[in-house]
Amino acid sequence: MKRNAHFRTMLWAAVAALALLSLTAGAGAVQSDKKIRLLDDCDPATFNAVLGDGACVSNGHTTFDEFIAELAATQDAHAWRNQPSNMHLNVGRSTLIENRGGETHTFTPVAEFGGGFIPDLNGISGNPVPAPECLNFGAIVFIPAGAVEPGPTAGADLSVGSHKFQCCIHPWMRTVIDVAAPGPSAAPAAAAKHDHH
Ligand SMILES: [Cu+2]
Repeated sequence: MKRNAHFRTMLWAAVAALALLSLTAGAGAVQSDKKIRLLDDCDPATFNAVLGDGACVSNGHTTFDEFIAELAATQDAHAWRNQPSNMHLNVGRSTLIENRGGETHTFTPVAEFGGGFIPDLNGISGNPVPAPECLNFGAIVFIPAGAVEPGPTAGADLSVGSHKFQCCIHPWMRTVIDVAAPGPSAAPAAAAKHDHH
C-alpha cells in the first residue's frame, strides 16, 4: 500500500539518523532531576507489519489500525502522550526524558507547536504545517524505546518563561515547561514578618 511504503521510508530515515547520533542512553540519573515520560501503547505485531521490524519493541495493545482510527476521529491517540504535558521547573532544576513506550520519540524544543516530519501523521492529527524545528533533521534528538536521556535544565538551557517541546514523529505529544523567576515569592513573607508592632 502506498501509505505503508511511505511510513516505512520515513521510519527508516529516522532509524538511520538515530544510528548517526549514537545517543548515550541511561546517563546518570540525579535525584533532583524531574522526569518527563514519553508514553505510547503500540502493538508490536501490527505496527511492525506496517512500519518494519523493530518499529515497536514493547508490549502495547493498540493495533496500528486502532491507532489510525483514533487519530482520524479525535486528532489524538491518547496513549501516545507526554507526562506531564505541563511542568513548572525552578531555576537550577534539571530534567530527564524517559521513553516508556515501544516506539522512538523525540522531545524537541519548538517556538510554536506544529506538525512533525511525517506528513501522513501531520494530516491525520490536524497539524498540517510542520514546526520548522522538526524539519531540521540533523538537529533532532531521537529517543529510542526504553532510553533515558538528560533533558533541559532550567536556568541553563531554559530561560525564565514558557518553553514548548513536542515529538517530531507524533506531533500531538507535547509538553510546556514554565520556568519561574527565582525569589519573588520570598518578598511578601519578609514584609509580613516585619509588621510586628
Ligand atoms: Cu512520538
